Amino acid sequence: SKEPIRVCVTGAAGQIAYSLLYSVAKGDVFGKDQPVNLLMLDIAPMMGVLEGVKMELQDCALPLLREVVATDDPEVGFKDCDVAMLVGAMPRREGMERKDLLAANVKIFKVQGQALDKVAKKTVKVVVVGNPANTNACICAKYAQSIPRENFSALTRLDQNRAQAMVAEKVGVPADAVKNCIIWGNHSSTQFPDVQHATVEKNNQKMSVIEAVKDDNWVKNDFVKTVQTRGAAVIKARKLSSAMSAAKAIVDHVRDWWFGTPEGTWVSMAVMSDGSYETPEGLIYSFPVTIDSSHKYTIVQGLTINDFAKEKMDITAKELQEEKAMAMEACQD
Ligand code: NAX
Repeated sequence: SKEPIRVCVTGAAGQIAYSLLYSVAKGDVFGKDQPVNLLMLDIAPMMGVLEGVKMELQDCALPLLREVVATDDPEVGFKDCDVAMLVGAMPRREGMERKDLLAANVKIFKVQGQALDKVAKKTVKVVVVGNPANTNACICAKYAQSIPRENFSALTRLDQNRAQAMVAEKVGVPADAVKNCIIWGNHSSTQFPDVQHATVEKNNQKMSVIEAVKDDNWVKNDFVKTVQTRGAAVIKARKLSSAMSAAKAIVDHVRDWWFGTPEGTWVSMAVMSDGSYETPEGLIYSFPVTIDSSHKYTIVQGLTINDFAKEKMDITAKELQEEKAMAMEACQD
């Protein structure tokens, strides 16, 4: 049988991790024949809670789960790891400015980048979930120079899933009948959810989403706005941020990165911009990508970008540039 792979989850005592750890441990991400060692990282005050999570994981009696490590030391958590899911971050407290939160969180990702650089496998695949996710991933990559930049990503799959489900509901088909919705840019309210190139299958007929929806106003306004603000809507209703759906999106993101995307399908991942679609290089920007069977992604090229889309893509790029500038400054002190 296969050797276990080493998977680190940070923020392991938090609410997203509570769903995510179970999915990883039961084979939803790396397959039903791939044993896993789980490395759970959180901060010192959470070690008691984390012991409880560890007990529960053991009590699930999962056949694929081997070693379970609970630690507050990044160099222990990232030791020889193959995949790192960076979920942990400081939550926004009342009265806290967006800028203060950004400063506090990017420093966490500087430290974690340095630790990954030192102890993780050079092939480690990193997905950043903790907010501001794109900018945190950018800082993490910057402080892990010995690891290729292509190995760092941030999660926009939850936004993609939200978009896909919303279109499916509108057209009246199951979620998997909708393909190739795109999230461009930042995982924030400036993101641009784009269905211009998406397709839907209805009554055994494949057509473009634009054709199926027949409602340009919805596509350009309601749809975009609802996807952009869905996170806030969940917080308002649940008094807690998205957790089940966030964990499911992380599973989708890493599974597709690990195994590849099906022919003709692309997925959205925030990755290092290479200047594609005139986005500034060096930002972690969400693009449509295809992934091959050796964990290598390629940004989908040649999509037509109309003026409406271009304007939206620029707004989110500008926000990312501002965040990056603030983050670089915060990392100096
Ligand atoms: P919780 O507050 O429930 O859990 C966060 C955990 O991270 C806590 O246990 C905390 O102790 C831990 N933590 C804090 N600093 C740490 C550090 N330096 N090292 C390791 N662990 C640390 O939050 P949860 O609901 O699980 O959300 C986690 C993060 O995901 C938040 O930043 C949230 O904003 C972000 N989200 C990102 C999404 C995305 O699509 N990119 C969607 C869901 C979610 O809102």
